[in-house]
Amino acid sequence: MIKPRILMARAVFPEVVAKLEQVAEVEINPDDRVWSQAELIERLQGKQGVFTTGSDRIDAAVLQACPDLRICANMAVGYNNFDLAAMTAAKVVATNTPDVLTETTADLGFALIMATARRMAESEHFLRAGLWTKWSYDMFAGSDIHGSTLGILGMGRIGQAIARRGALGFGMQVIYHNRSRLEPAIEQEMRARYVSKDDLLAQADHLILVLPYSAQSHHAIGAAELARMKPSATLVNIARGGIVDDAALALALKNRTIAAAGLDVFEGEPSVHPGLLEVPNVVLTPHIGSASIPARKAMAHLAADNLLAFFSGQPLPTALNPDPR
Ligand code: 8YV
Repeated sequence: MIKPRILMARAVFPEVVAKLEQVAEVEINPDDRVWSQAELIERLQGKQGVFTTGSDRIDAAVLQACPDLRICANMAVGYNNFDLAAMTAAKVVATNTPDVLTETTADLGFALIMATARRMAESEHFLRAGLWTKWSYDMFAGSDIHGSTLGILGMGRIGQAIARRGALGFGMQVIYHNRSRLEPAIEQEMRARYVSKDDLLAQADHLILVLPYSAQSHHAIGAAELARMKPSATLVNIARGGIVDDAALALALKNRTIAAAGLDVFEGEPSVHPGLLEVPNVVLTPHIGSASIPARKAMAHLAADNLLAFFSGQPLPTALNPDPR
């Protein structure tokens, strides 16, 4: 029997590659370089499957140039690197990795809320720079987490996991805005109250963004939205770059129209807007929301399991579009 041919667009745990090699001919990316679109297309020639990450774009041009391709398995829950409509039209299966990273990403979201409110990065830099010579009454005094109002924009799986941490762990009042309102029983369980986007912006002490990126959510937080927030408020983005207008945010932080921000994702990452690097009141992490070893292993295995299921004629664990088989 002829083995299917799979391309690993980025490096991943060797055990995951080994698992795929049992049933397929696998080409790896030995240097873990982010390939250009032209190189990706070249390497995809004759491949039926591809293992991708958020840095690998599968669009109409790729699909047209790679007629053998039948399945793209993304090692990420977000899939804005896929043109899903074009994939569906080309009868190419798309899969992602939901659930296995929910709690890990919610942990990082909460860590950023706390680090931002309590000015942890700023104060660590101060200490490392040898500037700590005495205690003073307002040194790095920030805002409280417990008992404050937590605003959540986007209330999917990760948003709900953050709501639970806030309401049940820290006694926060949780308000949220989402495309669709949650069932009353779920709202009750996490003690979350649905509000308009305007009220969310105006009332949150800590606002966290957990919505998917799309043309509709592009710059969902721009200058106008930042201006509606309290001057004492903090903003955390663990969703996707492009949801926040980073230039507008850098200005708001510089002018202190909001108190601070915590950012794990950036417009045009891995580049970071220079204005964000200049201001002290921001905590910056390099897109590590799902970066615990257990979560990353589970994500890689789930992406691989989708490929294995496809090539062995089994139902797909986490398909994003109709299965044309
Ligand atoms: C990934 C993510 O690390 O799952 C997602 O949507 O953003 C992260 O967990 C990243 O996209 C790499 O694929």
